[in-house]
Amino acid sequence: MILPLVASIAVAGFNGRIQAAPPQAPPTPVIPAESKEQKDARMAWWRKARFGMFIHWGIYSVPAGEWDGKTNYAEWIRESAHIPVDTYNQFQQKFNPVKFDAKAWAKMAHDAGMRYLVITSKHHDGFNMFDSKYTDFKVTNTPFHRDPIKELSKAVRAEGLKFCLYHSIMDWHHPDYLPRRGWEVKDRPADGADFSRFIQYLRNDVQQILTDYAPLGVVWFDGEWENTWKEPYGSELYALCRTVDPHVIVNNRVGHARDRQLGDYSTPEQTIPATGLPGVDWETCMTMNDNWGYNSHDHNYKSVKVLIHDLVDIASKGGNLLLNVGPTSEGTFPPEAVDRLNGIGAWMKVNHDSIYDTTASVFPKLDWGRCTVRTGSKRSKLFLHVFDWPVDGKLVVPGLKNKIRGARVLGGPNVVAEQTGSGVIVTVPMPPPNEIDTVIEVDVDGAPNVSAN
Ligand code: FHN
Repeated sequence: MILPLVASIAVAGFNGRIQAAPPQAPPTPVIPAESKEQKDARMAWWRKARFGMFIHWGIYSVPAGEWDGKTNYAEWIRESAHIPVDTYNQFQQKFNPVKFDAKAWAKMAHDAGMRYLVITSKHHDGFNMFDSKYTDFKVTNTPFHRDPIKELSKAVRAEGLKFCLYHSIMDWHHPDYLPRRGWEVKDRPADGADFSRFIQYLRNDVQQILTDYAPLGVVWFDGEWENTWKEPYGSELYALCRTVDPHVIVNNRVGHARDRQLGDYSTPEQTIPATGLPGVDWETCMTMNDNWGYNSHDHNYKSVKVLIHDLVDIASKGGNLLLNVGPTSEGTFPPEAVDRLNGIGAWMKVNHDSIYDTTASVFPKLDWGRCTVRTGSKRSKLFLHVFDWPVDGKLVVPGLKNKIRGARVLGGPNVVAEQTGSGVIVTVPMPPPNEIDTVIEVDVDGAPNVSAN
């Protein structure tokens, strides 16, 4: 049982009457001690999942990227278009996503092969997309009146996925958040702002999402880079999360400037580290088009082929892919996003075993594609992701030394894999069953053994 953060203790006054003592400073949470085995157990589901859905949804979807004749905005529109806070707040009373269907969203994530879903409970604009007890700038104070985060949490869990929340530290609305945006200081001075009061608001909100929307798989912090957010605040916030829910995972954007390795995993953004991040849990977050939040003019979506290759490339380097959707103000996914999710899902339906619960490739480089691995004590599986099919029907796997137990096309026929001593040659069917990525599962004795030369 966690005491309320602002514990006020009633004490007998000098005249014997009970008087409420002034609120005491909340106790500073301490990061719980954790062994490697305990952390491995806590991270296990996330490491196996490999693939999640990111959702950036808020009142910024009302202008849909357009302001004052320009059309290249999205979730940063208040900052980028210099919209005064009172003008921006008008979107709260225009937000009414009447087509929102939590079960449909959850099913699309599930059918795409995603194993967790991270949605914005609050982005930098400060708008709470859940029924916060600590602000009126929230979704239940809109014509929608409902709590989409609550509805989605139930639907996502019903589909067997982990439900997770993105929560921004940076807050362009709360009167105590500092610094103010440079362009608005004159009209929105910082006089009277108390950053410690903001920290308490942030901690209260975070404690609420961890209790009223429990169990969260991940708390995905962001907006941690401004100089007011000091490392100790991040340590305390991380400790709060892990104290309220010892099982929750927290990303590395809880501490200042995300490179201090505070938090449980690294979060490269819109990029795939060339050699992964060996020895570190990591997740690339990525948009399908050019924006996180909805922009009605942005139709520059990556192809299904590119998105599948990104997922496979990331998994072959030992990482997770968190792939973003920016829903409309009506509560729908853009049609291009639905198309991409369907395309990825069709491939995952056949090939999911080569993604879930796999680890990084054992080869330095493969000219024709990628490799993911599931290592067993007596036998292992190598999943050969063939992007470029051999024109002669002979796939060369350089340096693989293991005794071959068998080989097959995932979702297709068995194939012959011959150990040559300097590598393995797999005789593959022509043409390739899947032009984007045909996966060949090679079962070998023992742990994978690959010679350097
Ligand atoms: O500023 C945000 C941005 O709007 C978006 O939420 C991305 C997603 O990871 N994070 C920040 C930029 O690093």
